[in-house]
Amino acid sequence: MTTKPRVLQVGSFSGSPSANQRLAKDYDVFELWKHADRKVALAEYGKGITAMVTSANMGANAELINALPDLKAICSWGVGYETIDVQAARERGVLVSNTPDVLTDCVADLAWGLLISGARRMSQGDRFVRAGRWGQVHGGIPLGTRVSGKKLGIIGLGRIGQAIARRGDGFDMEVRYHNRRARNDVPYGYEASLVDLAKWADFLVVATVGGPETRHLVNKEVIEALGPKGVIINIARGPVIDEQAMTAAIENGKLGCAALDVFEYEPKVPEALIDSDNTVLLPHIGSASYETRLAMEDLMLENLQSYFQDGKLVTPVE
Ligand code: 8YV
Repeated sequence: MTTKPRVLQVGSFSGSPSANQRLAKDYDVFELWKHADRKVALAEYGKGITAMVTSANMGANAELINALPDLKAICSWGVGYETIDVQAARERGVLVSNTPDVLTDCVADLAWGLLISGARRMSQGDRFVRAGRWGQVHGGIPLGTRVSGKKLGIIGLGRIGQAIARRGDGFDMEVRYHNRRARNDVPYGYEASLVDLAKWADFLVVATVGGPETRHLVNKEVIEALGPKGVIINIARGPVIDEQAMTAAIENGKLGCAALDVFEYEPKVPEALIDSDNTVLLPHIGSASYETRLAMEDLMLENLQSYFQDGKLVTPVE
């Protein structure tokens, strides 16, 4: 009889096709989320656990990392890892992996879906038809904004930002971006000032990492620079935008439209955004296609297997 390696699973992977089952098949899984008192459970069962699986949603803070004296690897499902205390892990010599690349296309596709839906009032039109309010041949809802040929601003030109930018070619758009540093490997214009980028852009897409260094990067000044005709799209992390300032701008007409997949206090969404016809609101589904979620699960499991085989991770977080 072979004994399965022990793995701590922080929460259930309910948004992944088969991650829970595949983990249970190959590992002796300690299901942390089923224990009401984490501290007591970790004190009792934590010893001897060398690997943990989690996600940005479930996180892994310093308290959890330090409650596992034998921990060596944290394998996360998803690309963002701002809720994993990588510093605390590093101090303990614990390796951390995420699942980059496999979700880039789906998240970029969704950004464009939000952009077009917001600009062309597709969600509003859908609500209008469903409510049985379509009473004439044309129209019935306000006119939208043309998409093709417009100016696309991107905040954060990493993998996902670049995939969003590339899709701009198909819409004959000029693309500019704001980043910590200008890149010398892209054909797009760099704006050192985010306010200047917002002033220039018709559409402003947030594609930067989350965490303390980008919190409220998109503030009242940036939102108002985008202006009453501008559309903001967020597929990154809610707290990158000052949600209160954005909500106020939507309410008083200082921002044209907010098309959002992420929110500052998920799953809470401000009432004023729900009540407005100038918003498109999605429940954090950037990576939520069958193919992509399966690929994320595959890569998380590959990392875990690689750790148990030779102590290395396939896609370590730098
Ligand atoms: C996941 C994401 O839905 O990869 C990410 O960073 O935001 C999404 O793919 C998220 O990780 C769920 O916690």
